[in-house]
Amino acid sequence: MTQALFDLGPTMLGPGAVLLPGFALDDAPALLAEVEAITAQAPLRQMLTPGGQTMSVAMSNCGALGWVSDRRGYRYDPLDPDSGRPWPAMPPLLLRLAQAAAREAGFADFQPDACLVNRYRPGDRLSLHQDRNERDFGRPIVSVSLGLPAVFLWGGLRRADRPRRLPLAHGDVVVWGGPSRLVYHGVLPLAEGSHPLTGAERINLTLRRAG
Ligand code: MD6
Ligand code: FE
Repeated sequence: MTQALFDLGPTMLGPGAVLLPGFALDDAPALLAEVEAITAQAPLRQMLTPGGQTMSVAMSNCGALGWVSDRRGYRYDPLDPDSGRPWPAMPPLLLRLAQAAAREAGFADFQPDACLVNRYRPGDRLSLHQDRNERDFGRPIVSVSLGLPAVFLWGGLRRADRPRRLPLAHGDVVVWGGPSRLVYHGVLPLAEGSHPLTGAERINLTLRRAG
């Protein structure tokens, strides 16, 4: 089924936003091995929102900067607050994949310095939000989905805009920039299931130029 979607090729989601079905399919096993290595050094953890709520999604990072949340707010930090050490380096495979996907979507010379690793288990969700902790909204975000499928909520530039429901499967890549860069988005609670490569988990890798 994923192969059939891949045959459809890129799908425009909006101005500057493109879904590349199956773009990461061939690299998925190697990417998951990289995620294992990253999370062995910087373990997945459930962060606190500034309001003091524990997020259901567990997160880690690789690259020069990592996205963190706590009672002080959301920000990018060169150090893992749990260990005081730098985040693990960005794997070259992941960097190359993100650059190739960005190029496919018309963004040449994407130089990500941050990759957020999100782990969802059944029931975990991400409420509607904008990504606005990066320095320059002129640069795109590349998002790689691995493991269990999810329903992505793709809204508008205002929180009240009713979101579309977009299925994201193993190997799908979304590139998102330009006029769509500040679109509200989220993830519905992950459905139960089992994937041959991840078991009952979805892994999302979101690469940005943060600094
Ligand atoms: C996720 N992704 O797919 C969460 N943000 O698990 C995001 O929040 C996201 O996929 C900005 C751009 C692309 C994304
Ligand atoms: Fe986001």
